[in-house]
Amino acid sequence: MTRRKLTVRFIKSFIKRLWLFVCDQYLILFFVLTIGAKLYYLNTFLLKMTWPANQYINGIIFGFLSLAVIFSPLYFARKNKNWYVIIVASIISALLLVDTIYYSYFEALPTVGLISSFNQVDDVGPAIVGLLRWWFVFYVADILLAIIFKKRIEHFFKKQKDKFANVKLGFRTSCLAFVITIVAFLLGFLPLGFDKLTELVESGHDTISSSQYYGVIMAHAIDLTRFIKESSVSISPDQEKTVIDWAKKHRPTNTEGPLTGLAKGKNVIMVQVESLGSFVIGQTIDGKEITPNLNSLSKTSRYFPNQRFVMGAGHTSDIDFVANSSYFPLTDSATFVRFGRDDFTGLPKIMADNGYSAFAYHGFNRNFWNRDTALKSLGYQKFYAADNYPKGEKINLGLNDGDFLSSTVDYIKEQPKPSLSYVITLTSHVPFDTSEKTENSVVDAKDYPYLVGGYLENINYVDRALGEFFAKLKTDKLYDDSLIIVYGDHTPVLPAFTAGTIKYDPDSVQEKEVPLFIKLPNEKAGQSYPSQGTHLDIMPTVLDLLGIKTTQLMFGKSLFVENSKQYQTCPDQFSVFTGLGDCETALAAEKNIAQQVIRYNLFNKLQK
Ligand code: GP9
Ligand code: MN
Repeated sequence: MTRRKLTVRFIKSFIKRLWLFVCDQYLILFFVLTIGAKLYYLNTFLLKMTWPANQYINGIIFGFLSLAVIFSPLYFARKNKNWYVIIVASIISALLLVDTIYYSYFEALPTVGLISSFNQVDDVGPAIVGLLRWWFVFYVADILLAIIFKKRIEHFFKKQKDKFANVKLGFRTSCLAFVITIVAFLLGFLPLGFDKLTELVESGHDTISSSQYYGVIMAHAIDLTRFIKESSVSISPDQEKTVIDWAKKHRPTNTEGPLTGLAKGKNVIMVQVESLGSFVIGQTIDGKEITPNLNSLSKTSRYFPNQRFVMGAGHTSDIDFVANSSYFPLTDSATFVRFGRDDFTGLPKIMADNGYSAFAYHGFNRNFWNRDTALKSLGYQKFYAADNYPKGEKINLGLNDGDFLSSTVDYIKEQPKPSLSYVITLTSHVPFDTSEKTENSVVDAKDYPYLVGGYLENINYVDRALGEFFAKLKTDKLYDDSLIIVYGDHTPVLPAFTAGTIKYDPDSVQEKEVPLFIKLPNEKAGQSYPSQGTHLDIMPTVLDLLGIKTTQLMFGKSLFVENSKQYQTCPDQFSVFTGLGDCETALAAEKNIAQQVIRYNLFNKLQK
């Protein structure tokens, strides 16, 4: 027989076997396609955020791959096979329907951790009916079709198989299909590498972010893995006692300083500005100021031009945590995500104990960085997220700061007084896109390299939005008499550049410095405090200005209480407890205590 004839015979036999395989596994293949389409819809339209497109594609591919893996054990089933397949398909579709309904209310995917706190969603029950949409029938249409036409389809494929009665596909074919499925699934990890998966499990990301990388099903698997890992950690009674004794020994002494109690009983507005680095403050381009409003704030407030931000693995959410709790964040995982249900101690809780209302405001997804849960754990009674704000133009990640800050003043006005308002801005976030709103006469993004121009244009826009925010606060009589704190969360990641009077070098200290402005009630003249403090000091400083005493463990100190014997100043402007050895040893000891308190949720025990 010629080689050509052999090849033709081989191809024919391969196609015959492939068709016979389809005749065996048609229902599984059908559901991988139809449920895969549901996952595609979820990843691409419903849960979409502004991540780079390649993350969507990865998530979509993993949608199909993870389905194939779930169904793959059923390749081997013989008796009642189609009923098993329909049951599995129904369970997955029901889960996706729950995800969709949950998302339309909470803008997040449900997590395993929620099962233990069903009581928190009591009030949602009646709202569920209002969340149902007619198009949800598509979630079950494929299953209904499979049940209605089950007999007829089975008959059709049986006849097809009978045509090739001489060829039998047995256990070995199922094994081969199983192995191919698993290998394809593993190959799916190659583009992002296994490191990304480990990072998602270990460091913690909200479920939506995980779904953008690995699809919704894997996002649930990652969440489950993390939950099991967390539930299995524990601390010995001896270790626990050591931490508690340490904390007792280092309780704040509440030493008074020159400004102690100066803002007693006043409203507090804390504005955390996305990616605001110190290097833009006071700078000009062609003689025009880039941040005119913050520049004038620097002259009428206590201005710390070189604050150091303290960040772990949770990026901005760590800044939320550090500024509000005066605790070091975890370095191996996002504290908010992995331990967002802890009984954190912090500024909002203490202020609430002193008669304040404590509300947080941010124009983005409620559950990004698990904020909805974690801010509550810190003591914020209400969190206004994107779902509370009127829809407006989206710039970069979320609602533009102009609309966001304008509505925020209206909400702050309504907040019961005295009030603590924690405001997190967003526009100046990577990729620093520009829009008609950000256009201005100072910076034209096109004149500078990618990211640099966008950043400068964004930060000028944010400064303008802050100027309008201050003006509206003044109109509403909320400015002069309040304690207003403004600070950058962290610096932006940018290459070295020169623009106007800015000479930015990311390898220099500029990369570590963010500005902090503390405007005291009714203060008109300012004062500058160069090279002092970190974000750990924000909470103790606010408490000092309000004259509120606490015994709560804090790793920072009031920026206005100098020469306290309780602290020594260390490199990178950390104030570290005295008596713990040299700076390096002392810092390591403090971080170790902080991470044990967070990991084993010892906050309440330290209070006793
Ligand atoms: C999103 C904002 C930015 O809510 O806080 O987060 P980041 O990406 O900087 O961590
Ligand atoms: Mn940030």
